[in-house]
Amino acid sequence: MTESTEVQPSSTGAESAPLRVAIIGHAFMGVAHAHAWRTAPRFFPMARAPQVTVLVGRDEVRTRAAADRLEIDQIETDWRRAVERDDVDVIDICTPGDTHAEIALAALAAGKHVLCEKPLANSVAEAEAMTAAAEKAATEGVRSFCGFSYRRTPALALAKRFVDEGRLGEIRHVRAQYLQDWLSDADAPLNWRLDREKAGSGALGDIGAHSVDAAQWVSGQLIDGVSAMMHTFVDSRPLAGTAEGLGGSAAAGAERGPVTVDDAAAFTARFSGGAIGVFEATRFALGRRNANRLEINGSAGSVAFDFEQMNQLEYFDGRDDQAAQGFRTIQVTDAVHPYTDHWWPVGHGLGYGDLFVHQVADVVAALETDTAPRPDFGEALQVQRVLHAVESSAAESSRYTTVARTA
Ligand code: SOE
Repeated sequence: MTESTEVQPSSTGAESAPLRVAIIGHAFMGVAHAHAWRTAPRFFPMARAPQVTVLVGRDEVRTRAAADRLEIDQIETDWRRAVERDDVDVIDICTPGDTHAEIALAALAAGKHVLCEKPLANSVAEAEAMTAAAEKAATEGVRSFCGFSYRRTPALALAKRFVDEGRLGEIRHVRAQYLQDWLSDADAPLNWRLDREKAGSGALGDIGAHSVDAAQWVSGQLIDGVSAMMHTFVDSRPLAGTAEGLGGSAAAGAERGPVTVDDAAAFTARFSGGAIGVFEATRFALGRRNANRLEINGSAGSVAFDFEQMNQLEYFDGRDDQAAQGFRTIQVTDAVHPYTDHWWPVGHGLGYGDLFVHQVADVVAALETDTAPRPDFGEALQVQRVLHAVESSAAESSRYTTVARTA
């Protein structure tokens, strides 16, 4: 085992002007990002340590309360004000998908770098407009990133490294499941993630998008075509309750409103390099809290990952002596592994919030070295196209072959 380096705060950040960030949105993702902007320079060296100068939310009282909790001095109640401000370098979009395009386009036009939560948009048309604007802005040195945070999981990054090194050989199977259970209770209240107008789609865009991105990124192949089915198990839910949170259960008899998105999506896929894929996304897998899983089988080896054991990667090396073959569990917490050398000594392990810290570290590094953002809007548009293809395929019910019943 390699001993980790000592934890070092940002070495040079104090002397340089900070990278000033406006976070739009203060619910789950806004908090995750605020935590990350603050924490990243404490562990990852940066020339311009980031500083969140303003938090944006429509409701002044709630935004102020969130800003106080997150130790952000200033608030705005209109994102346009944040985009106009001279003391903001980065617009960090943590709002529901229906606002991503408008905010990102305005921010890019104002010369601000953009970090936008996933999925990039609610439609391919919006994602295309955002990508075109990002490409134009890039000619002036303005950068755009999409927040597919799971790319920053050390174990998934190690899986990608193994694929890139050729350890898996020719990739044949990609198997991705993203299983959550916070909607299993039919009385869990409505929130924006269940509203097609706001979210674009349901399990597909919220969590399936992560699987699509991770599968394409780790395998190094793009999805060329899909065959899909989607389903909504509970078509109305209590209006009372968690405006921001997930899950919960409303009192019996509460007034209900419609669920307008999919609860689950399943699809098969063909990849550009010849692999075939099987995908499943659901928020109804009771007992699976955040089982974001990816398994890839190649001609020379396999990798398997499950976020519920996020510090581990299963690896099978087909070149091992046959008598000793088997999946081995790599504890991806050593200094030789992606990101981990910046953290705790001798492999103490990481958690969900740390992915966002890595995301900030990568965003800042790309800005400081003027290297291409990863993932950029173009890659996120490619994910959007897959989501669209899945919805189109699922809508073509004629492609669904009915099985005859034995009498
Ligand atoms: C809710 O399903 C959610 O918060 C997603 O929106 C996030 O992208 C994922 O990281 C965790 O689950």
